[in-house]
Amino acid sequence: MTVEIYSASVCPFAHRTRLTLLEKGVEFNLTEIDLENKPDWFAEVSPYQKVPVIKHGENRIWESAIINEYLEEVFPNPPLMPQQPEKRALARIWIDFAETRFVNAFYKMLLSQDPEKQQKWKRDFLNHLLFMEQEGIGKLSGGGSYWFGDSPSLVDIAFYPWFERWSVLAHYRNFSLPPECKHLKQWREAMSQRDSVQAIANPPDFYISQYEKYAYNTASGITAQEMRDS
Ligand SMILES: N[C@@H](CCC(=O)N[C@@H](CS)C(=O)NCC(=O)O)C(=O)O
Repeated sequence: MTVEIYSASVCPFAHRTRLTLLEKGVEFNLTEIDLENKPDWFAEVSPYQKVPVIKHGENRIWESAIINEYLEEVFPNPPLMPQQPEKRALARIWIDFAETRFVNAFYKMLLSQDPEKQQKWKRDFLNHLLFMEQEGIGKLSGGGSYWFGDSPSLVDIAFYPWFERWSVLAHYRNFSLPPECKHLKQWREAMSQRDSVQAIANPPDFYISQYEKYAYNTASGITAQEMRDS
């Protein structure tokens, strides 16, 4: 049964799902959605009117982190979650961290126009990176290239799309990965070399132009609105 995915190449959340499908070698059909001009039928497909959404037989799943866990359960090989319960719990903690803290600070730093607020979100984002370096990959990778060692997991996939979009932070907010983040730097390099990542990678300029409306806070989509208000 082929997976149907509704996606947008600019979207980091959809990027997570595409990477999971590619890592698992799952057959899929992709429908690209123009988020600036969503087709009328999209409201029927996507309850939140966002990408990604997948359809798999009778099942329709949305929310990238949940989709990825669904894919892990339905297509268990190669596994993208550790086997031991305590490590699985840690994986979920880090996926939640990506969701609630890391991603949030990324968007807030970009959407804020007030220099003081930008500074506040830069500090928050920096602290998140240092925490990921020290408590996350630095402790858990055991010398391997990925979060849990020698092979990638849903944690690596939960974070990577924002690292591919780093040119946006560098260009609009003059923000670079701090030198203390040595593990994260090596990890970013290892991830960028994976076949799955290379198969769908976009160049830095693509993201710089696509995120201009976020950086000047003129984006009118649902996601920008929610990030602005929360
Ligand atoms: N929490 C959702 C977020 C998905 C999301 O925000 N997608 C954006 C694109 S990156 C979207 O489709 N936004 C619709 C809009 O802005 O109108 C997930 O993890 O799937």
